[in-house]
Amino acid sequence: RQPHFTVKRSDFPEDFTFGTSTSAYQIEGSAFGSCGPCHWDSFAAAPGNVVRYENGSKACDHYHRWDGDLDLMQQLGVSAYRFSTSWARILPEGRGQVNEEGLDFYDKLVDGMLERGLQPNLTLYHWELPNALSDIGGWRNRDVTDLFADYAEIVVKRLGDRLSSVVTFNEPWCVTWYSHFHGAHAPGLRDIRAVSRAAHLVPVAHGKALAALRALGQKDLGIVLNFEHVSPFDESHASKTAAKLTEGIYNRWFLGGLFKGAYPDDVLAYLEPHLPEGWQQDMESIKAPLDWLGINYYTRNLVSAGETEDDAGLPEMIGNKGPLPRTEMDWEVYPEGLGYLLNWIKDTYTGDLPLAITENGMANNDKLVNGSVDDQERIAFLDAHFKQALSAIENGVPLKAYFVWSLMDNFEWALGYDKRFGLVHVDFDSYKRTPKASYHALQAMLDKS
Ligand code: GBH
Repeated sequence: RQPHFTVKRSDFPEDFTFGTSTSAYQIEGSAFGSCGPCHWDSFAAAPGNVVRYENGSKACDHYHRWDGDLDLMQQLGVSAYRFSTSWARILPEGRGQVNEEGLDFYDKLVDGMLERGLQPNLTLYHWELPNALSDIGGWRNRDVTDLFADYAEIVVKRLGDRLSSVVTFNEPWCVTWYSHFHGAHAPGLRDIRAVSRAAHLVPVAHGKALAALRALGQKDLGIVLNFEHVSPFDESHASKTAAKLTEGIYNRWFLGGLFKGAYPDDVLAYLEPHLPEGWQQDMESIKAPLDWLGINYYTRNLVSAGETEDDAGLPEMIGNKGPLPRTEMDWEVYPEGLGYLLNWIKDTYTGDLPLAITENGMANNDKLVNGSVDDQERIAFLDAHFKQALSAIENGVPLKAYFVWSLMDNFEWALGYDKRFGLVHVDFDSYKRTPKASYHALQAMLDKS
């Protein structure tokens, strides 16, 4: 149990960036400001998808409390903020009529960051697809890839002159596999054909948006991928094979497309029959050079083989837990996985390309007691992961930034509001914000040289 960080600010390079990360649907409140309906609103309203039918309609009420939230970041002492814009807030129908109120909101938000010395780092897609586009097939429909590039252009034309970086997609694996195969996130599909199309069309949409933003002269363009440290649950051949395939789907598919212009053969063997026709012609634009890569890391996965396969022959892969301590999400705490992945990504795919940790953090059983939250576990968690980042830097990994997930407790998707990831506690009745012990510890760490 430790009250403060053992890692010091001065252990990191002087120009290293610390920030916090959030996303629009998880904090803003989709009921406010003439935001259009998105597939998360519908997904949450259908039975069995989100605990207690919770949703992001009010979320943290950030739409009305944004200036106080920016103050909290400024007082924390970070120099950067990773936020996202909601497609449905800016284009309620997904295309056509712009909701000026929505664009104005982000405009003043970005100005508010600059006034407080916070570099604005924008993510264009953190999962709230407008219902109008979900209705035409969402990421299974190639038309949506063009509409995404149009949306990206609208946002960047308005905000681009003040942004430090722009990310197309947050976590393509979640957008595709988690949402179209595991059914865990909107649109809640469980279908190899659906996920195969999405796993290609999301990179296509990325490539189109990237080209559009380059044409506008926008700088520092990137994408954010999520990674797990994957290994076999035991020494059996079956577990090793299942782990390899899981790791391919999770860690190598999008990296392969983006950095080699080729999907990995072992995964492609299962998806190719279902990919959209002419997919090979898209690979050139998918691998267009990026300025940086964002990495989200939370946990490891120990994989064993199941007994079954799906109707298209994809073998069942089972995620298991080992003996490590777990967070409130029941995720094993495995900081070494972050160090391993940073080195592996650099050595295998990205070389000298600047990298950033765009999300890392934990859900904790945080209780407000006498006006404070004593989240020692989060301090220890971040400290251990900061150490891994430091050794990677020492080892030559061009890691430039670290964004903690998350600034404040928020709508944790299918798990609703009681999985608390924040440095700041949110009371979801009064919307009162209370900085936790981890906030104060990070503040002290950033303050001392
Ligand atoms: C991120 O996704 C999201 O970008 C963010 O919006 C979210 O709030 C945050 O993480 C916290 O969840 O249950 O053992 O099978 C995280 C991606 C995908 C990581 C699912 C863990 C499941 C591990 N996650 N994965 S397990």
